[in-house]
Amino acid sequence: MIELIFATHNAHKAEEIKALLPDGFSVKTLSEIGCNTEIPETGGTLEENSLQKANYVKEHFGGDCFADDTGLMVDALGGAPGVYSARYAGEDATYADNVNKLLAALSSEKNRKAHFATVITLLLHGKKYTFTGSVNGVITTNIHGEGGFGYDPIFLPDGFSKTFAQMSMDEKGKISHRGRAFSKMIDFLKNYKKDF
Ligand code: ITT
Repeated sequence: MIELIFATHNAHKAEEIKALLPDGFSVKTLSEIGCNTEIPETGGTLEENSLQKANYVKEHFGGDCFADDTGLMVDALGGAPGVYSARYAGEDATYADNVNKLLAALSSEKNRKAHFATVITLLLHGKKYTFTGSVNGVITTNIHGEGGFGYDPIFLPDGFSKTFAQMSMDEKGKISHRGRAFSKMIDFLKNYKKDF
């Protein structure tokens, strides 16, 4: 059994990752290990922030761990909100605040192309590994669906006629930024395991 701590306070992310876990792996979240502190995310890139979160857990709790940092990059906004996706409408912004701000920013914009990107940093046996995943799509003009979280109700992935918020967790996980980065990590770990 490979046991990992997932350095997140986001219950939606944890649920998504646990739904994708194959046999032989177990993942514990921060709340499951009794960590309720907010981990600083002060980096300027997804990679820096995911490393910062993973390092924090490593230093304070030990054990092998990984962290995910994700951003939504909108072409017409020069890649914003990007690394600031959680705080787009302000420090205490809710998901709805962020979604409304983005819809307003794009209200008269024809180019609605965007992509989600995830960087996962894995700290395993004293070494650092990085996995990335992304998905292209467009920002819809209204919200659609009640599933998922964050910007899911306004993100329509290319080749699909449903937003992420209208998909089941399984459907989203197969094509999403996080799902893709996470499957790369799992493939890596499956091969790594063989070396023991
Ligand atoms: P942790 O740092 O505790 O993992 P977080 O919610 O702060 O949780 P991120 O910094 O990675 O996570 O994500 C930044 C924001 O991007 C997040 O608050 C959401 O608004 C959005 N986001 C991330 N993943 C998403 C997804 O799969 N679908 C929609 N929005 C997402």
